[in-house]
Amino acid sequence: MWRLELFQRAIVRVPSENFAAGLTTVSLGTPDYGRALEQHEAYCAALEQCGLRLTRLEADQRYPDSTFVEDTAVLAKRCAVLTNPGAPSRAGEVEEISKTLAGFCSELHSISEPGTLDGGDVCEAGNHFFIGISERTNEAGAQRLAELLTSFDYTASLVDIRDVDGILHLKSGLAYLSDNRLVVIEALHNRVEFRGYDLVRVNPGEEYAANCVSINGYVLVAAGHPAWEGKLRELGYKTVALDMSEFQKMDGGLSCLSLRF
Ligand code: CIR
Repeated sequence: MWRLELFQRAIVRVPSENFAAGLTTVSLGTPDYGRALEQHEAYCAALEQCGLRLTRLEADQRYPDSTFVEDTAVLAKRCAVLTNPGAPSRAGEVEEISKTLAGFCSELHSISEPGTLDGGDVCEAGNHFFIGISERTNEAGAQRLAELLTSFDYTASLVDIRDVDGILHLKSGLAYLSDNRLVVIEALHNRVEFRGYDLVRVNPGEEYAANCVSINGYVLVAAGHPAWEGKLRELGYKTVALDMSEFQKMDGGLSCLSLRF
């Protein structure tokens, strides 16, 4: 039932003390640093519970958003791509992550100007990749990633989310579980791009929990969304609920806290 190739590793970065100085579009208050550290620790423990070996990077004060490592790279089984984040304040994070990835990947591709791309806009669904065009990822960046992935025998399609309110990245409203099954928020469920998939819809009010992460038979899910977690369990998934309140205040979801491969 599950993805045949298991994930083995993940890269995470501890939130920096000035984490609250990062970018956000939501008005949920200032995150508490101590709680953020605790939540990050619990997240790391959950990844280990899923069987992943972690590379834990030190906090980097130069980049308050750098705990959201997912935005800096796209890691597929057959290729690795460094991104060019759409927010100028995050550009330097890529060089930092490239040093770590160089230890794992023999070849690193990149997205470069005029293209911009955030990893949070890239949803892997087996051998297919959905690439969001958003406030962060532009058409040139999305097209370049699609070309790269295609050259490695993947398929890719672009999903323009610029008219969808309330989501920063494509994966804020979309996730791939397994077995041709996609999690979608209401605002995305009619999109032609997702025809042919089994769509599991997240109820209005629980949209934040659409950003769940399927790893080696487990699904990590944001705590506090009981209907959604119940639905996942009914579908046969083993869920691990994680408190994400402090990251949500900074527009971050579960997937953005790690690079999994
Ligand atoms: C940002 O605005 O870039 C960060 N505060 C949040 C990034 C979240 N990343 C993600 O969902 N992949």
